[in-house]
Amino acid sequence: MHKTVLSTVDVARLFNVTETTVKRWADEGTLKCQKTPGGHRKFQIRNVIAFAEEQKFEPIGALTLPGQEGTESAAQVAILKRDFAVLVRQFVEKALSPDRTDLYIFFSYLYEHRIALWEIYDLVLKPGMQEIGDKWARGEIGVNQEHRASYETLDALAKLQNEILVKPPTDDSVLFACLGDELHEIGLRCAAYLFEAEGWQTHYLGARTPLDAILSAARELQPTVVAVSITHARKDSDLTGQLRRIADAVKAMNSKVIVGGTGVPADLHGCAWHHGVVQSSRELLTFIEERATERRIRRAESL
Ligand code: B12
Repeated sequence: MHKTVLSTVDVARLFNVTETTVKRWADEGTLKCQKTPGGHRKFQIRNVIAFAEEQKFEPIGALTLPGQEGTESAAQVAILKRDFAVLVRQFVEKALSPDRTDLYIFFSYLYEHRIALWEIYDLVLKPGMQEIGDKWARGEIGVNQEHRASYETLDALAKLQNEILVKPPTDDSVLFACLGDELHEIGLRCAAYLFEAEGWQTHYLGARTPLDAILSAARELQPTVVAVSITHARKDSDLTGQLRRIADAVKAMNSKVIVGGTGVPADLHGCAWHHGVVQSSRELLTFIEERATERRIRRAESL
Protein backbone atom coordinates (compact mmCIF):
# COMPACT_ATOMS: atom_id res chain seq x y z
CA MET A 1 0.00 0.00 0.00
CA HIS A 2 1.18 3.51 -0.77
CA LYS A 3 1.07 6.09 2.00
CA THR A 4 0.03 9.25 0.18
CA VAL A 5 -0.94 11.58 3.00
CA LEU A 6 1.31 14.38 4.29
CA SER A 7 1.13 16.33 7.55
CA THR A 8 1.37 20.12 7.96
CA VAL A 9 5.01 19.68 9.03
CA ASP A 10 5.81 17.62 5.89
CA VAL A 11 4.30 20.23 3.59
CA ALA A 12 6.06 23.07 5.44
CA ARG A 13 9.41 21.29 5.07
CA LEU A 14 8.76 20.58 1.45
CA PHE A 15 8.17 24.20 0.48
CA ASN A 16 10.53 25.60 3.10
CA VAL A 17 7.81 27.67 4.76
CA THR A 18 6.39 27.80 8.29
CA GLU A 19 3.56 25.57 9.49
CA THR A 20 1.45 28.72 9.95
CA THR A 21 1.76 29.44 6.21
CA VAL A 22 0.64 25.92 5.36
CA LYS A 23 -2.34 26.20 7.70
CA ARG A 24 -3.25 29.52 6.06
CA TRP A 25 -3.10 27.93 2.56
CA ALA A 26 -5.35 25.15 3.84
CA ASP A 27 -7.83 27.46 5.58
CA GLU A 28 -8.05 29.72 2.51
CA GLY A 29 -8.80 26.61 0.43
CA THR A 30 -5.82 27.08 -1.96
CA LEU A 31 -4.34 23.80 -0.72
CA LYS A 32 -6.98 21.14 -0.23
CA CYS A 33 -6.84 19.29 3.06
CA GLN A 34 -8.80 16.90 5.23
CA LYS A 35 -9.08 17.17 8.99
CA THR A 36 -8.63 14.21 11.30
CA PRO A 37 -11.14 13.73 14.16
CA GLY A 38 -8.45 15.30 16.36
CA GLY A 39 -8.43 18.44 14.16
CA HIS A 40 -5.05 17.85 12.42
CA ARG A 41 -4.81 18.89 8.77
CA LYS A 42 -3.80 16.09 6.38
CA PHE A 43 -2.81 16.59 2.76
CA GLN A 44 -3.21 14.10 -0.08
CA ILE A 45 0.01 14.11 -2.07
CA ARG A 46 -1.95 14.51 -5.32
CA ASN A 47 -3.45 17.75 -3.94
CA VAL A 48 -0.01 18.97 -2.93
CA ILE A 49 1.22 18.31 -6.49
CA ALA A 50 -1.77 20.17 -7.96
CA PHE A 51 -1.15 23.06 -5.58
CA ALA A 52 2.57 23.26 -6.48
CA GLU A 53 1.64 23.27 -10.19
CA GLU A 54 -1.07 25.91 -9.86
CA GLN A 55 1.04 28.22 -7.71
CA LYS A 56 4.23 27.47 -9.68
CA PHE A 57 5.99 26.65 -6.38
CA GLU A 58 9.24 24.73 -6.49
CA PRO A 59 9.38 22.12 -3.73
CA ILE A 60 12.86 23.08 -2.48
CA GLY A 61 12.90 21.70 1.03
CA ALA A 62 13.54 18.17 2.21
CA LEU A 63 10.68 15.82 2.93
CA THR A 64 11.03 13.11 5.50
CA LEU A 65 8.15 10.83 6.14
CA PRO A 66 8.72 8.94 9.35
CA GLY A 67 7.66 5.32 9.25
CA GLN A 68 7.57 5.10 5.47
CA GLU A 69 9.49 2.73 3.30
CA GLY A 70 12.52 4.62 1.96
CA THR A 71 11.87 4.18 -1.76
CA GLU A 72 8.27 5.32 -1.55
CA SER A 73 9.09 8.58 0.16
CA ALA A 74 11.97 9.03 -2.29
CA ALA A 75 9.49 8.55 -5.16
CA GLN A 76 7.12 11.11 -3.65
CA VAL A 77 9.84 13.71 -3.36
CA ALA A 78 11.14 12.92 -6.85
CA ILE A 79 7.63 13.32 -8.28
CA LEU A 80 7.13 16.63 -6.54
CA LYS A 81 10.51 17.90 -7.67
CA ARG A 82 10.11 16.28 -11.07
CA ASP A 83 13.49 14.68 -10.51
CA PHE A 84 13.46 12.10 -13.26
CA ALA A 85 16.98 10.85 -12.52
CA VAL A 86 15.68 9.41 -9.22
CA LEU A 87 12.62 7.90 -10.94
CA VAL A 88 14.86 6.28 -13.55
CA ARG A 89 16.98 4.70 -10.78
CA GLN A 90 13.83 3.40 -9.12
CA PHE A 91 12.53 2.01 -12.40
CA VAL A 92 15.80 0.10 -12.92
CA GLU A 93 15.63 -1.29 -9.39
CA LYS A 94 12.03 -2.43 -9.83
CA ALA A 95 12.49 -3.79 -13.33
CA LEU A 96 15.28 -5.99 -12.01
CA SER A 97 13.42 -6.97 -8.85
CA PRO A 98 12.11 -10.54 -8.64
CA ASP A 99 8.75 -9.27 -7.35
CA ARG A 100 6.47 -9.34 -10.39
CA THR A 101 4.02 -6.72 -9.12
CA ASP A 102 6.61 -4.06 -8.38
CA LEU A 103 6.90 -2.46 -11.77
CA TYR A 104 3.21 -2.10 -12.51
CA ILE A 105 2.63 -0.56 -9.09
CA PHE A 106 5.45 1.86 -9.76
CA PHE A 107 4.06 2.97 -13.16
CA SER A 108 0.58 3.23 -11.74
CA TYR A 109 1.89 5.32 -8.88
CA LEU A 110 3.63 7.73 -11.27
CA TYR A 111 0.52 8.04 -13.44
CA GLU A 112 -1.72 8.58 -10.44
CA HIS A 113 0.55 11.41 -9.37
CA ARG A 114 0.29 13.28 -12.64
CA ILE A 115 3.38 12.02 -14.43
CA ALA A 116 1.99 11.92 -17.99
CA LEU A 117 2.13 8.78 -20.08
CA TRP A 118 4.62 10.35 -22.50
CA GLU A 119 6.85 11.30 -19.57
CA ILE A 120 6.78 7.76 -18.21
CA TYR A 121 7.86 6.51 -21.66
CA ASP A 122 10.44 9.15 -22.66
CA LEU A 123 11.84 10.25 -19.31
CA VAL A 124 11.67 7.10 -17.17
CA LEU A 125 11.38 3.97 -19.32
CA LYS A 126 13.71 4.88 -22.17
CA PRO A 127 16.68 6.02 -20.03
CA GLY A 128 15.92 3.20 -17.58
CA MET A 129 16.10 0.51 -20.27
CA GLN A 130 19.26 2.12 -21.57
CA GLU A 131 20.77 1.78 -18.09
CA ILE A 132 19.71 -1.86 -17.99
CA GLY A 133 21.45 -2.37 -21.38
CA ASP A 134 24.56 -0.67 -20.00
CA LYS A 135 24.50 -2.85 -16.88
CA TRP A 136 24.43 -5.90 -19.13
CA ALA A 137 27.32 -4.51 -21.23
CA ARG A 138 29.35 -3.95 -18.02
CA GLY A 139 28.68 -7.52 -16.94
CA GLU A 140 26.66 -6.44 -13.87
CA ILE A 141 23.55 -8.38 -14.93
CA GLY A 142 23.02 -11.42 -17.12
CA VAL A 143 21.04 -11.80 -20.35
CA ASN A 144 18.32 -13.53 -18.35
CA GLN A 145 17.81 -10.43 -16.22
CA GLU A 146 17.77 -8.14 -19.26
CA HIS A 147 15.15 -10.38 -20.94
CA ARG A 148 13.06 -10.58 -17.79
CA ALA A 149 13.18 -6.81 -17.29
CA SER A 150 11.99 -6.31 -20.90
CA TYR A 151 9.04 -8.66 -20.60
CA GLU A 152 8.11 -7.43 -17.12
CA THR A 153 8.10 -3.94 -18.59
CA LEU A 154 5.79 -4.94 -21.45
CA ASP A 155 3.51 -6.63 -18.94
CA ALA A 156 3.45 -3.65 -16.59
CA LEU A 157 2.72 -1.24 -19.45
CA ALA A 158 -0.22 -3.39 -20.53
CA LYS A 159 -1.64 -3.38 -17.00
CA LEU A 160 -1.16 0.37 -16.69
CA GLN A 161 -3.08 0.81 -19.94
CA ASN A 162 -6.21 -0.51 -18.22
CA GLU A 163 -6.07 2.42 -15.81
CA ILE A 164 -5.41 5.36 -18.02
CA LEU A 165 -7.89 7.98 -19.11
CA VAL A 166 -8.78 7.49 -22.77
CA LYS A 167 -10.09 10.33 -24.94
CA PRO A 168 -13.34 9.82 -26.86
CA PRO A 169 -12.96 7.55 -29.90
CA THR A 170 -12.00 9.08 -33.24
CA ASP A 171 -12.45 7.64 -36.75
CA ASP A 172 -8.69 7.28 -37.11
CA SER A 173 -6.80 4.04 -36.86
CA VAL A 174 -3.18 3.03 -36.84
CA LEU A 175 -1.29 -0.15 -37.71
CA PHE A 176 1.90 -0.92 -35.76
CA ALA A 177 4.76 -3.19 -36.72
CA CYS A 178 8.46 -3.83 -36.24
CA LEU A 179 9.75 -4.57 -39.70
CA GLY A 180 11.67 -7.74 -40.64
CA ASP A 181 14.00 -9.15 -37.98
CA GLU A 182 13.34 -6.39 -35.49
CA LEU A 183 12.80 -7.78 -31.99
CA HIS A 184 12.81 -4.55 -30.00
CA GLU A 185 9.17 -3.68 -29.51
CA ILE A 186 8.91 -1.73 -26.25
CA GLY A 187 9.08 1.60 -28.12
CA LEU A 188 6.41 0.39 -30.55
CA ARG A 189 4.18 -0.59 -27.62
CA CYS A 190 4.58 2.87 -26.09
CA ALA A 191 3.54 4.45 -29.38
CA ALA A 192 0.49 2.17 -29.61
CA TYR A 193 -0.61 2.95 -26.06
CA LEU A 194 -0.25 6.67 -26.66
CA PHE A 195 -2.42 6.54 -29.79
CA GLU A 196 -4.99 4.51 -27.83
CA ALA A 197 -5.04 7.10 -25.06
CA GLU A 198 -5.79 9.72 -27.69
CA GLY A 199 -8.82 7.77 -28.89
CA TRP A 200 -7.36 6.10 -31.97
CA GLN A 201 -8.21 2.54 -32.91
CA THR A 202 -5.05 0.41 -32.97
CA HIS A 203 -3.98 -2.74 -34.82
CA TYR A 204 -0.81 -4.23 -33.38
CA LEU A 205 1.32 -6.64 -35.40
CA GLY A 206 4.33 -6.41 -33.07
CA ALA A 207 7.91 -7.61 -33.42
CA ARG A 208 9.43 -9.38 -36.45
CA THR A 209 6.71 -8.66 -39.00
CA PRO A 210 7.72 -9.39 -42.62
CA LEU A 211 7.22 -6.60 -45.15
CA ASP A 212 4.55 -8.55 -47.05
CA ALA A 213 2.53 -9.07 -43.87
CA ILE A 214 2.58 -5.33 -43.17
CA LEU A 215 1.49 -4.58 -46.72
CA SER A 216 -1.41 -7.02 -46.65
CA ALA A 217 -2.56 -5.85 -43.20
CA ALA A 218 -2.52 -2.26 -44.50
CA ARG A 219 -4.60 -3.25 -47.55
CA GLU A 220 -7.06 -5.15 -45.37
CA LEU A 221 -7.41 -2.63 -42.51
CA GLN A 222 -6.91 0.63 -44.43
CA PRO A 223 -5.43 2.46 -41.41
CA THR A 224 -5.02 6.25 -41.34
CA VAL A 225 -1.39 5.73 -40.26
CA VAL A 226 1.14 2.91 -40.46
CA ALA A 227 3.69 3.18 -37.62
CA VAL A 228 6.98 1.31 -37.85
CA SER A 229 9.65 1.02 -35.16
CA ILE A 230 13.33 0.47 -35.96
CA THR A 231 16.02 -0.13 -33.34
CA HIS A 232 18.51 -2.64 -34.72
CA ALA A 233 18.95 -1.72 -38.36
CA ARG A 234 20.88 -4.45 -40.17
CA LYS A 235 23.10 -2.97 -42.86
CA ASP A 236 22.08 -5.54 -45.48
CA SER A 237 18.32 -5.18 -44.94
CA ASP A 238 17.56 -2.37 -47.46
CA LEU A 239 15.39 -0.78 -44.84
CA THR A 240 14.93 2.43 -46.77
CA GLY A 241 13.72 0.48 -49.81
CA GLN A 242 11.26 -1.52 -47.69
CA LEU A 243 9.89 1.59 -45.99
CA ARG A 244 9.49 3.21 -49.40
CA ARG A 245 7.36 0.23 -50.46
CA ILE A 246 5.13 0.69 -47.41
CA ALA A 247 4.91 4.43 -48.10
CA ASP A 248 3.99 3.84 -51.78
CA ALA A 249 1.32 1.32 -50.82
CA VAL A 250 -0.34 3.52 -48.21
CA LYS A 251 -0.13 6.67 -50.32
CA ALA A 252 -2.73 5.12 -52.61
CA MET A 253 -5.03 4.84 -49.57
CA ASN A 254 -4.40 8.43 -48.54
CA SER A 255 -2.69 7.16 -45.37
CA LYS A 256 0.58 8.18 -43.76
CA VAL A 257 3.67 6.33 -42.58
CA ILE A 258 5.56 7.31 -39.46
CA VAL A 259 8.83 5.75 -38.40
CA GLY A 260 10.34 5.85 -34.90
CA GLY A 261 13.06 4.25 -32.81
CA THR A 262 16.75 4.74 -32.21
CA GLY A 263 17.80 2.76 -35.31
CA VAL A 264 16.04 4.90 -37.92
CA PRO A 265 18.68 5.29 -40.68
CA ALA A 266 20.05 8.81 -41.07
CA ASP A 267 19.13 8.91 -44.77
CA LEU A 268 15.46 8.66 -43.81
CA HIS A 269 15.37 11.97 -41.94
CA GLY A 270 13.97 14.64 -44.21
CA CYS A 271 13.11 12.14 -46.99
CA ALA A 272 10.37 13.63 -49.14
CA TRP A 273 8.40 10.41 -49.74
CA HIS A 274 7.66 9.32 -46.20
CA HIS A 275 5.59 11.21 -43.73
CA GLY A 276 7.59 11.60 -40.59
CA VAL A 277 10.34 10.35 -38.36
CA VAL A 278 9.09 10.56 -34.78
CA GLN A 279 11.81 10.12 -32.20
CA SER A 280 9.91 10.34 -28.93
CA SER A 281 6.49 10.08 -27.32
CA ARG A 282 6.48 13.87 -26.87
CA GLU A 283 6.94 14.30 -30.66
CA LEU A 284 4.30 11.68 -31.27
CA LEU A 285 1.80 13.63 -29.19
CA THR A 286 2.47 16.69 -31.37
CA PHE A 287 1.83 14.55 -34.46
CA ILE A 288 -1.45 13.26 -32.95
CA GLU A 289 -2.53 16.78 -31.97
CA GLU A 290 -1.86 18.02 -35.51
CA ARG A 291 -4.09 15.24 -36.89
CA ALA A 292 -6.82 16.25 -34.42
CA THR A 293 -6.59 19.85 -35.65
CA GLU A 294 -6.79 18.71 -39.29
CA ARG A 295 -9.86 16.64 -38.38
CA ARG A 296 -11.54 19.65 -36.76
CA ILE A 297 -10.80 21.80 -39.82
CA ARG A 298 -12.21 19.15 -42.19
CA ARG A 299 -15.34 18.89 -40.06
CA ALA A 300 -15.79 22.65 -39.97
CA GLU A 301 -15.29 22.87 -43.75
CA SER A 302 -17.88 20.20 -44.42
CA LEU A 303 -20.55 22.06 -42.46
C1 B12 B 1 15.57 -4.41 -24.16
C2 B12 B 1 16.60 -4.63 -25.22
C3 B12 B 1 16.55 -5.82 -25.94
C4 B12 B 1 15.45 -6.87 -25.72
C5 B12 B 1 14.19 -6.47 -26.51
C6 B12 B 1 12.91 -7.01 -25.88
C7 B12 B 1 11.66 -6.50 -26.53
N1 B12 B 1 10.66 -7.34 -26.52
O1 B12 B 1 11.57 -5.37 -27.03
C8 B12 B 1 16.16 -8.14 -26.27
C9 B12 B 1 16.92 -8.74 -25.11
C10 B12 B 1 15.30 -9.20 -26.91
C11 B12 B 1 17.18 -7.51 -27.24
C12 B12 B 1 17.73 -8.17 -28.31
C13 B12 B 1 18.76 -7.63 -29.09
N2 B12 B 1 19.39 -6.45 -28.92
CO1 B12 B 1 18.77 -5.13 -27.68
N3 B12 B 1 18.49 -3.83 -26.41
C14 B12 B 1 17.60 -3.64 -25.50
C15 B12 B 1 17.84 -2.36 -24.69
C16 B12 B 1 18.49 -2.76 -23.37
C17 B12 B 1 16.62 -1.49 -24.39
C18 B12 B 1 15.75 -1.12 -25.61
C19 B12 B 1 14.41 -0.60 -25.12
O2 B12 B 1 13.47 -1.34 -24.97
N4 B12 B 1 14.31 0.70 -24.79
C20 B12 B 1 13.09 1.32 -24.21
C21 B12 B 1 12.24 1.99 -25.28
C22 B12 B 1 11.04 2.64 -24.62
O3 B12 B 1 13.03 3.00 -25.90
P1 B12 B 1 13.04 3.17 -27.49
O4 B12 B 1 13.00 1.87 -28.14
O5 B12 B 1 14.13 4.11 -27.83
O6 B12 B 1 11.62 3.87 -27.78
C23 B12 B 1 11.39 5.24 -27.51
C24 B12 B 1 11.66 6.16 -28.72
O7 B12 B 1 12.73 5.72 -29.51
C25 B12 B 1 10.33 6.17 -29.45
N5 B12 B 1 10.00 5.11 -30.39
C26 B12 B 1 10.51 3.89 -30.57
N6 B12 B 1 9.88 3.24 -31.55
C27 B12 B 1 8.92 4.04 -32.02
C28 B12 B 1 8.00 3.86 -33.04
C29 B12 B 1 7.11 4.88 -33.35
C30 B12 B 1 6.11 4.69 -34.44
C31 B12 B 1 7.16 6.09 -32.61
C32 B12 B 1 6.23 7.18 -32.92
C33 B12 B 1 8.10 6.27 -31.59
C34 B12 B 1 8.98 5.25 -31.30
O8 B12 B 1 9.39 6.15 -28.38
C35 B12 B 1 9.90 5.37 -27.25
C36 B12 B 1 9.56 6.14 -25.97
O9 B12 B 1 10.42 7.22 -25.80
C37 B12 B 1 18.81 -1.59 -25.64
C38 B12 B 1 19.78 -0.67 -24.89
C39 B12 B 1 19.63 0.81 -25.28
N7 B12 B 1 20.70 1.51 -25.18
O10 B12 B 1 18.59 1.23 -25.69
C40 B12 B 1 19.50 -2.72 -26.41
C41 B12 B 1 19.91 -2.51 -27.88
C42 B12 B 1 18.83 -1.73 -28.59
N8 B12 B 1 20.01 -3.86 -28.40
C43 B12 B 1 20.98 -4.00 -29.21
C44 B12 B 1 21.31 -5.24 -29.85
C45 B12 B 1 22.58 -5.22 -30.70
C46 B12 B 1 20.50 -6.36 -29.71
C47 B12 B 1 20.71 -7.74 -30.35
C48 B12 B 1 21.25 -7.74 -31.79
C49 B12 B 1 21.64 -8.51 -29.42
C50 B12 B 1 22.13 -9.83 -29.96
N9 B12 B 1 23.41 -9.83 -30.24
O11 B12 B 1 21.34 -10.73 -30.09
C51 B12 B 1 19.30 -8.34 -30.25
C52 B12 B 1 18.46 -7.90 -31.48
C53 B12 B 1 17.75 -8.93 -32.12
C54 B12 B 1 16.88 -8.38 -33.23
N10 B12 B 1 16.78 -9.13 -34.26
O12 B12 B 1 16.28 -7.32 -33.15
C55 B12 B 1 21.75 -2.70 -29.43
C56 B12 B 1 21.37 -2.05 -30.77
C57 B12 B 1 22.58 -1.45 -31.47
C58 B12 B 1 22.17 -0.96 -32.83
N11 B12 B 1 22.05 0.33 -32.98
O13 B12 B 1 21.93 -1.72 -33.72
C59 B12 B 1 21.37 -1.91 -28.18
C60 B12 B 1 21.38 -0.38 -28.34
C61 B12 B 1 22.35 -2.33 -27.04
C62 B12 B 1 23.76 -1.85 -27.33
N12 B12 B 1 24.20 -0.75 -26.75
O14 B12 B 1 24.48 -2.48 -28.06
N13 B12 B 1 17.44 -6.24 -26.90
